[in-house]
Amino acid sequence: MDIQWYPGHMAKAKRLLITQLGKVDLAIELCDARLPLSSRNPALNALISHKRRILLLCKADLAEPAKTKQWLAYFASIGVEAMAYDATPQKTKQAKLFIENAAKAVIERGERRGIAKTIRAMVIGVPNVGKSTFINRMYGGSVTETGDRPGVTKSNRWVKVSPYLEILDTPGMLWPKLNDQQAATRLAYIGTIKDAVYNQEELCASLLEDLLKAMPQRAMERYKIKNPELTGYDLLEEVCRGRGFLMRGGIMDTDRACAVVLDEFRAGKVGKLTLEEAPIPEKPREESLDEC
Ligand SMILES: Nc1nc2c(ncn2[C@@H]2O[C@H](COP(=O)(O)OP(=O)(O)O)[C@@H](O)[C@H]2O)c(=O)[nH]1
Ligand SMILES: [Mg+2]
Repeated sequence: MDIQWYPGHMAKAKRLLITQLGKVDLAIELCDARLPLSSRNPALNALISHKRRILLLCKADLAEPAKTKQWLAYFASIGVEAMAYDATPQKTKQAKLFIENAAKAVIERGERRGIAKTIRAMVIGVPNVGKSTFINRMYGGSVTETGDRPGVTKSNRWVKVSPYLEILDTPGMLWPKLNDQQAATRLAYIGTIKDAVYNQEELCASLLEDLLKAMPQRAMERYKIKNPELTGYDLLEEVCRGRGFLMRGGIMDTDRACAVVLDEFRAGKVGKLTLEEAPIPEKPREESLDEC
């Protein structure tokens, strides 16, 4: 399967992101807790190097909690401030505190100079990680527009979410990194890449194969798969038979099977699944006499 992202889209996203980043004190990067590495794009590092930045592992309700813990330990070990997030009121409250805490240094610097500094933050991430949902949850219905500033348009407003924190209402779109085709395939599983860009049947068969490896019992039960050794198109046909996705004349409705399997996976109906293992946390390097 060859998954591509159009260079034109990438260039446009980058231009827009650079403009938006120029206006903020803090970047809130969102990635998907099921794919914490591949749903980030290291290209952001170059654009953001001098800015305060935090990371939210979103849709944590769909990931395996033990693995999310390992990811958080890994990120802590490389100096990335991260927390697991899902779009619940409880986690939203935690996220607000987390962001305010990250912004503290900037706030305190302002206070020392007698300025009640408001932190301006923006949300950044690849498509479908939950940016719009997160922003809406942060607003929590009590949207206070802050802006009679020039150039503030309806879709580019600063919204006050707490006394010291304003968030840009338009998230920054980061393009997915697709050089690695295994990562690209997994990004397609979670819906980061538009369905039109890849072959649905190949993608769905690949997802079913991965589900059979990761959670054989659940996958076999849900999709009525009798033979877990099946692969590719044979596997799709087995799902059609098992779930009754048949058209007139008994023809297999593989399109329907693909749509259902992908939708159900994206909605977490098959179960919590983290698609990527965290690297072993990096230990702080011990001083060595040899290096002195
Ligand atoms: N299970 C789950 N789904 C979520 C969560 N946050 C967002 N979603 C869903 O993920 C999809 C993409 O979310 P959206 O906010 O539009 O992502 P964006 O493209 O980054 O703005 C939507 O169907 C949301 O309902 C979450 O915390 N948990
Ligand atoms: Mg959105």
